[in-house]
Amino acid sequence: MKKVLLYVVSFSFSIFLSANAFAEDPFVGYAAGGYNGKLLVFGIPSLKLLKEVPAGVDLRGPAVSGAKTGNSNGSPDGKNLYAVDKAANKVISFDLASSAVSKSVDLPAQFGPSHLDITPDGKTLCVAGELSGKIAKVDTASGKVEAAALPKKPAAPVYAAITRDGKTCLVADYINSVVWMVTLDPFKVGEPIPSGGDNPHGIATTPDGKWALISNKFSGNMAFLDIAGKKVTDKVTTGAVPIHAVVDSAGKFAYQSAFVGSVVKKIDLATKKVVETYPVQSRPGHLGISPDDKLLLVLNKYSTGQFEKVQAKVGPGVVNPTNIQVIDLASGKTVSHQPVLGEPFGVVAVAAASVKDAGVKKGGAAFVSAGRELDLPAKKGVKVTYGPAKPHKPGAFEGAGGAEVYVNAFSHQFAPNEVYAYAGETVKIILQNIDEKGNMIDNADVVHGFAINGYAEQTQVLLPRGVAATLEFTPSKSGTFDFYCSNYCGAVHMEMRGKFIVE
Ligand SMILES: [Cu+2]
Repeated sequence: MKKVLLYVVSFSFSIFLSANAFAEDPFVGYAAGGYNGKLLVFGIPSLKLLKEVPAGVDLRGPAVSGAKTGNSNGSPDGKNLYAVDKAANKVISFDLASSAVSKSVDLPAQFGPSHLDITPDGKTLCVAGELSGKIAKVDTASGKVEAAALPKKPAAPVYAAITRDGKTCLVADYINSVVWMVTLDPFKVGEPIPSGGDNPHGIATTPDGKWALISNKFSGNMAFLDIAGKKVTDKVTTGAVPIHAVVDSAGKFAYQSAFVGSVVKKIDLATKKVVETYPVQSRPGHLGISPDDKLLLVLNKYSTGQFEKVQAKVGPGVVNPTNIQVIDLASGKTVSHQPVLGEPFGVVAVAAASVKDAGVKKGGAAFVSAGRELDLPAKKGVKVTYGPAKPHKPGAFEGAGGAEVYVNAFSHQFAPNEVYAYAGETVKIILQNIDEKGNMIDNADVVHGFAINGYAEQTQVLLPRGVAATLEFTPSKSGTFDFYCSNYCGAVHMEMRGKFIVE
């Protein structure tokens, strides 16, 4: 009898929660959707999808004016959100009153932007050009772009974080394991500072303006860069393959994701010690924190089989293992955990009361419903077909209708990593995920992607385990273009790159 009563009580409690969850969501999250090219707007903690706004091909960011948390310093206006498109070389602005795209600014050709940040006054963006080794400064009002190449070649500026005084853009370069200090006014690349470890990725700043916290992927640490002193003074050993960190609004604690460790570490910033470990499911990348510092958003790359029934699928492979987990920081308990669309790349959480778009205040649905189709951007001038991967020698061959290039995608390379084509002549690129056949990695959640920078309208496909994607198109412009894996697939995913050479 006791047992039955307990069951009834907990059952009605959960009904109450689900009926009221999103009506009472205190926060709204904005995420750049990565490979699906969408801005994703959702309730927190319910994780109900409120809006999806198609905006490009490979959307990264976001940076929001007016947000106090996330990877943005924010400004008081709360009017705009910015993201970059890595394949299309654009900065895209969204008007938060309607959540619609309001402006699109072209970056230099082949810039390959991977991240951006915004000054506290909302006037300036700093954009990291991972593929080109360049940095750009963008004036948000006029759209004026200034770009500068990093003085070291090659360089991979993967992440940008603007200091809290708005004067300097700190840029993580994973090839050279340094942080570049770029002054914004005048716009000038300064000296490189050793990052305190190998392969730096995310950078978070503390509210007092003193520290930049660097996640050094291959050193398993969080390095404390003294911004005024221009050097790393402390290193804290954290988890395996740390990628990103967020800092609470009081500057007391930082939270850092460890991709391989599948944990989030809580670091006390006064004592510079790890004080708590939160296991997550699994392979976390970006993090977000609610404005009241109570909820942590963990953007996981793998789902460890939890959401198989609702995952969108193509061919024999799983397509969408990404998920978001919301952790109540006081109890350490997971309050919400849902599979999501795309590969959410960065998230900013704002108070729901501050959101002006009435369309994102109510309703919402599950991010992914059973039977949902593959979520990829619309294409132009290309024929795309999917099927099972079949053993085939990689390289270029003469097919019935012209050149056929077989490219193997595996953890974590493309082979060949140079693909040749002629402008005006049709080329067929057959991309095959051979992780399973090649005994590369024993995890069905490893999904590769493929996009050619500069050929954004023709590319952006997903390559789940055992899947082949065939792209047939006619290159219109000659030159050397970077192609890259467009879905985070492992610790050296960023390095999974190649060249598309059109003569
Ligand atoms: Cu990959």
